[in-house]
Amino acid sequence: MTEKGKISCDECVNELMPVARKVGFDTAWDRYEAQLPQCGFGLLGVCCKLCWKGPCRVNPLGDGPDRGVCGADVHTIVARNLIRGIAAGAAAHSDHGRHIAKTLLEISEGHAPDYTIKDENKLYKAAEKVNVSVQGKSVNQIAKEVAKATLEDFSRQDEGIPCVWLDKTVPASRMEKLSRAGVAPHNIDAVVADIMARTHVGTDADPVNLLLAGLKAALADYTGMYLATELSDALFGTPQPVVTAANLGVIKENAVNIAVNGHNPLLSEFICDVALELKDEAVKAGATEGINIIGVCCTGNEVLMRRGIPTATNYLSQELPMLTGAVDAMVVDVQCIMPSLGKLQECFHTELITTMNSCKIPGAKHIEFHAATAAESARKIVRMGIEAYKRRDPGKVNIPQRSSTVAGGFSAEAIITALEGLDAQDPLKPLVDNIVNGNIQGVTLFAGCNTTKVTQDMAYITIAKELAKKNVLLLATGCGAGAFAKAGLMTMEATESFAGESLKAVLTAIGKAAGLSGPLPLVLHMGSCVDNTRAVSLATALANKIGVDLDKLPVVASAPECMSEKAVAIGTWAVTLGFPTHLGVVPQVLGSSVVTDVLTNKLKDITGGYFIVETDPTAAAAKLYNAIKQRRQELGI
Ligand code: MSK
Repeated sequence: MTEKGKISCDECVNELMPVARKVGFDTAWDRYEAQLPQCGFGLLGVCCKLCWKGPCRVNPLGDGPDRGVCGADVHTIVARNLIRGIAAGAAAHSDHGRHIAKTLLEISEGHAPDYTIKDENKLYKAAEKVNVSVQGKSVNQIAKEVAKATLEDFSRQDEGIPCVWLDKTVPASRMEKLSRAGVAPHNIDAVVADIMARTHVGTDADPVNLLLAGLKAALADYTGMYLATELSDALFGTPQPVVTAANLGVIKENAVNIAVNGHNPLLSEFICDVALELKDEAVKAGATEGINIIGVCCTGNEVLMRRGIPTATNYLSQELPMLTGAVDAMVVDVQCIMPSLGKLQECFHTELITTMNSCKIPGAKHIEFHAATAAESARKIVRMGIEAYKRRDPGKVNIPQRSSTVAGGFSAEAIITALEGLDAQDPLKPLVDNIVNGNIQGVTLFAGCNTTKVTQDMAYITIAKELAKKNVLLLATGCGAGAFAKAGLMTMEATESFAGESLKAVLTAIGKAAGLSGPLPLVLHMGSCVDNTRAVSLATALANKIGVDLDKLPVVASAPECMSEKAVAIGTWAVTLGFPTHLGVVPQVLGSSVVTDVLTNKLKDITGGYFIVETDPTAAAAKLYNAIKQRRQELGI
């Protein structure tokens, strides 16, 4: 739902729109306007382009043909389109995970000398999950075995053995349920390939069978995400609470500003290191404040969580940092990077630098990243930023002076460490006790993206404030976390202002016991979108502690601005794991009554989870709260 005439809640957007006009650049919002009205067939998911007899469009209202040329009806078409999206999401996340696992292997074999394993404890935990014994082995040997065991989740041919990173990370009762339903993946890549095969012309036409394959691919997505997060923590450190800032005011006029954009921390970690190393070169070039690294989108979340690097903005407003005229280089890796940046950089002095073979952008310079030469690539990139700084036109600099404080870094481990202040022996007990006694009514995980279809960030903020008032604990990842960070909701002040009395008391007690000067922030930043699995690890720990499956917990998910195929995959695994999951954007499935009914209703009988589609944020908050209340009732609390 768009607030009339308002494209974003982020005032920086409104402030920089005139600059975009001045340089003759159409932003995402302008390009969206130019697309209107969007194709009604596409919005309903009823356009089939799977073969060149088409495109075929079926009118679900019965006005016109009721089948495509091959005979596929609307239910087959909608289901095939949906699960292809899930497969693409799973491919994207798991490719990220594979990249991290392969790097871990390279490190263990001595082929990536720039890296060290920063969190050995996390590596040992990973070893436990993938059944690698650590007894009497060197860190390198353990890393090698963990990497190889992880890569088996991409290559196992025995369909009877589930992916280990799924099997060992959800409650046993959930795993049994998934196996019984035939949706537990054995091999991430095979499951993605299966979707491409079964959706080829003339193959699977049964919408329910197609959707079951979609659930399996969604769990492959979960598996790829989980291993990506855990191994990234082993490599770069498990996030711990850190205070930083968000929004365009983090860009410094007197520094070489280098933005990192995308998702993968493999290179951005080195960019941060090299920025310190090359400070003097920047000062020599006239940048008195040295080199300022700023985050955009989910690479931004990665470096915020582990290093306290400030965030400039989230997905939809990723064109804004360049529009300030003060970003000297933007380095991108993979996913959610707007191709428009290639055009935009022509209006400024900014160097746009792509780094991955799978993600090149016309207009950008490409510096191929390899783990073996990570630091060298990072130096080259940072020096390009310094050179570009010398060409910066001060007349074009226009940095909105807006930023909010952010307390981030709340990995599941960091939350548990904070709880140890209340009960060192049994840190989950205070959380469980406060859920049982109702001081905390439940938990909501905000995940997902930004979209031009609604006022940017508005639904996140509205739903969070509504739920906080009702004493619901709030977690966030990805561009949702970006929205809360910019809006100042990841602060203790926000807890003071917006939390219900009992939630405030609990967050204050935890904060005090953890040695903070006040309560925990209103919304806990759990990381990038790939880190949604951090919330599952917390939920699994809670479920195991209480002795119930995930679909009994008063835990819900919300994706008020979902747009990417990765978000489709995440939403689907959230439902498959048993969580009521809100979508604030109408999914492109309404053309099929069968698919819509399975997703919002019938799935409940199989997984316990279901989708709630609600575009009005206030109504969405009420529905999420009702879902929490219902779970509490069923638990008898
Ligand atoms: S970047 S998938 S827009 S969360 Fe992770 Fe943001 Fe969504 Fe991309």
